Amino acid sequence: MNLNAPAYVKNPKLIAWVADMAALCKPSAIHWCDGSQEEYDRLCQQLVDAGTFKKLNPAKRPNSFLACSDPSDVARVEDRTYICSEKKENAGPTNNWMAPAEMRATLQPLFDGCMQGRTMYVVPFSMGPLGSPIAHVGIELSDSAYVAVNQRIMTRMGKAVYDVIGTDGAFVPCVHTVGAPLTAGQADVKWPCNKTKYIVHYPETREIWSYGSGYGGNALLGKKCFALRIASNMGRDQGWLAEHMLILGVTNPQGKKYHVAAAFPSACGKTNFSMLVPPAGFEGWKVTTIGDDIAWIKPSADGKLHAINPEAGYFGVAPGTNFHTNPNCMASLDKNVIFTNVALTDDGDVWWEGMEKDSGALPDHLIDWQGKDWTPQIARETGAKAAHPNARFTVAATNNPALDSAWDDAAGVVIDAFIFGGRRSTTVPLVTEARTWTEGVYMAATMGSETTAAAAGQQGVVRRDPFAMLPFMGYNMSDYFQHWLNMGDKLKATGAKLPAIYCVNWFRKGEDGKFVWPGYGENMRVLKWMIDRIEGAAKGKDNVFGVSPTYEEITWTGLDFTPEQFKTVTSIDKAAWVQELKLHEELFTQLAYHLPSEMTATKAAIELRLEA
Ligand code: SAT
Ligand code: MN
Repeated sequence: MNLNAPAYVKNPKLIAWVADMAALCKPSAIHWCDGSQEEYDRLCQQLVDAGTFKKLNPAKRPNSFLACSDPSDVARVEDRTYICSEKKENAGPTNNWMAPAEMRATLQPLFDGCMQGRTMYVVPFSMGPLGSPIAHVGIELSDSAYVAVNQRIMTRMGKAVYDVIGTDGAFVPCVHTVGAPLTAGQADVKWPCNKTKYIVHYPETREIWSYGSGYGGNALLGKKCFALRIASNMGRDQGWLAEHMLILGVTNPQGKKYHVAAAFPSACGKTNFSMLVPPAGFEGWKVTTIGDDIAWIKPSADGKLHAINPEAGYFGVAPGTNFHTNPNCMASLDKNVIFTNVALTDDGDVWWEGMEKDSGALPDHLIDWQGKDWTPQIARETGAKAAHPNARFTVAATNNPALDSAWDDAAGVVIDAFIFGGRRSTTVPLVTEARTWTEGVYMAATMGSETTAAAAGQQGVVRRDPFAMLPFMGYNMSDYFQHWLNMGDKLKATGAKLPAIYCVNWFRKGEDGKFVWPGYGENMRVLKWMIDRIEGAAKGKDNVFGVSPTYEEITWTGLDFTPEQFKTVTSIDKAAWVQELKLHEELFTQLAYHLPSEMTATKAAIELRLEA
């Protein structure tokens, strides 16, 4: 087949790879994406014509679209995600593994002819500012125009990437197919996908192969597949960190600016935290977004950690987003958005659960994400959700009114603190500071969280989610703990002050089953305490596993929060912690291979303090 590679593609290895993949996948055409607005508009129109996209009312939501997926293809598929390292030990006990040769033999017949009747899009993208020393480049081959247009928002996508690759530059090859070839004359469906799904990573050869899904992280391969699973391998080999972290800037009224990177599991309010609006009582404070999901962090020679957001857009959870929980996000969504699996209003706009808090009422009628009629009565009677709980928006970072001026800075921003947060109804207090780097690594390693709709499967079960990386770790988890410990040693050796490490939990519930901490903008109060700690302005008090704030150390202006309520969210229940440490023990047993001795030693020290 004629490749028709544009003249500006000058990398023979890249061209040969595209030719090989075209020979395997047998698309009916190849389209080399240039990343232009004209191309984006054309592909969106094509998706409208195919019925995949619905154009929203331009008076309400200019240049925006709604896609509704197949009901079987609505989230990441963790049980179909594989790390195919040569050795099983290197994938570790938390990952699905298959020997690369066996996986290649499994995928070969699936990919053979998988793009028949479809166009193969060649999508060049940079994770991170083009040419930044922290950035890396990938090429995604996909038979989904939905993927191509989403990638233009989520990454720096377009022909300038070929200048970075040049004639012999490296790139991560990513192959994606929805796994739904079309025979001659066969009509397409709105959301092609396949019951069989494989999300496959070969860490040694840095390749990604994705089969059967068109949704989110299964298909937009720059995100979890590249920026976390493959990049974690690059980071280990090259001495940097690829983390499931938002990055925010926080500026105090005196104009001093700090940068914080925070890890939370998927769908736990990371986007909200990264766009936080300081509440009443915090006049003069400013929070700005560098990234909402992923951070790539490199140490410099002087022992500082420089972080970039490898992405260029947000693929955030829509339900629950409103002007109370995230006004900056709502403002970001006013134009140029791709929505997936939200509901459609009668006037051609979008709606999701949570928006009634802004308007004060439920809409009378909607078309739900599955194309069915929805009314408040139907919802009451059947519990039907208008939007899928994992419904998403795709929007450019540049739409965000709180975007940090350094968000696109090739050198990144210097990190002052790390935050690790799980979703726990009990046990884990609002905020605790680690006394040492090792204690911080222990906190992150033993994080637990109740599962959310971001992944297919049961929701609300507590599982250990070390560093919020459980579904995104590209190698053996214990080796990753070691990598963090090594990073601490390396930073200490320069004499630099290490970033502080905090563990937070916004999700403690009271006896009535309701959240006690108001969360959202009010999290600023916790953020300020952290900064006070960094500045030496808050003493805190020691608890069994770190340092926590006293009631008096938190700024309460503008919020009614009693010492009793504070106690409910900060108390450490010894019996619960004895149980909790048993779960840490279970995790450590699972991760015994290469588990750093610092982890068991830290646990023993906590146990001693608990007994005392
Ligand atoms: O993996 S996705 O990007 O689809 C969603 C998530 O886990 O945050
Ligand atoms: Mn995420």
